[in-house]
Amino acid sequence: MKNITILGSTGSVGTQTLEVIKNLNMNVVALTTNTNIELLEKQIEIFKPKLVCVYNKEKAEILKNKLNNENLIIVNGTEGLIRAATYSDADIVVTAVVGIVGLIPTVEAIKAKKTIALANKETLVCAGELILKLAKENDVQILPVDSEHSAIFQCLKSGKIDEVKNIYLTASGGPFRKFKNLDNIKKEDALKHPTWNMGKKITIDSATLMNKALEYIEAYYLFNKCEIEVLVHPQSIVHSMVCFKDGSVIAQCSSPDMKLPISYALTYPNRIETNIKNHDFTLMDLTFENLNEELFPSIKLAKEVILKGGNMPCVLNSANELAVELFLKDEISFTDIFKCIRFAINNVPFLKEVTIENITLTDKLSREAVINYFR
Ligand code: MN3
Repeated sequence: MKNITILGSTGSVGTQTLEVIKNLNMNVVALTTNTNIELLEKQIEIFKPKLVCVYNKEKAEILKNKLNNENLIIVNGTEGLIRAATYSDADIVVTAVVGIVGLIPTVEAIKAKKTIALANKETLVCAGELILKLAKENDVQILPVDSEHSAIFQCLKSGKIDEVKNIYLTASGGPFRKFKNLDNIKKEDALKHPTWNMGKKITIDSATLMNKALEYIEAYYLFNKCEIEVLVHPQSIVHSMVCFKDGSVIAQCSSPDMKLPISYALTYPNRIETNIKNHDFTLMDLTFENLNEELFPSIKLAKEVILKGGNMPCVLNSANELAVELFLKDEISFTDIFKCIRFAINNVPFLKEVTIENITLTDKLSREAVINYFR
């Protein structure tokens, strides 16, 4: 029986992971949330973890006083996240927190030799080189939970990594795919995603296609710096494809349901039965088109920061994180998101070495750059 820890158990991927675990013979040992102690309390009742971390200290105190349970360890803050990530009993750590806050706990989980089911793409974007180096040194497997990366991982079973010609990373295109310009876009419209039901941050990222930019960088590091092409596929049935050097293209398809990549990561190398229905291929046409790079500069920005290397992917990520926050607070416009990322890339000093210290500093400087841009 596998023991599972979930970092970010009250978010979209976290709650779906628990649904998957319910149907599997698996044990939950640790859970974490930022502030949602109401949902965490329900999860504690059902899954009986030994340790929980509530990132927000006040909320952690409220939960402690309320539960008054001597058998449950309740911790808080980054230290608490690290304790959850490294908790001795766990075999697999699902990293489902949103944002760069996932970096340090993921690093510590790798050092503690936990298998990583990676849903927190920002970690790999900000510190791809470092994470992969640590995983290799500690002989730790990183299993992608993101649907596209799970698809690529599955397609790669058809050949060797050095036989890959290119990867086709598919994108739904988001709600504004057919727009002529992105001026005057409202928050409410950006929060409606056509095919996937997800948390707020990733939904905005999907509308700007910055999610695809982050996934592009994530795939670049995860899959041996392969050539990547983005294909817009509005139906979200083909979750990505791999083209091998003999010309064979292998695709992974299913109805869009995150429970599938989550199950695969948790049960790898085995496949288990799920209640996900076969996609009816007679139901709709599957279409593919090129991305409008003039309208959405996201992928261009991703390619640029990969080429520059060092801390630049982190600059893109941190500037985007703050920009999305400001957009959700109605403080900046939709297209401002691209403008302040561009400004941060141009103004944050280049640091070649990808270390925790440099990435932490870069995160701070990138957020300051965004603030300065709007000053
Ligand atoms: Mn995805």
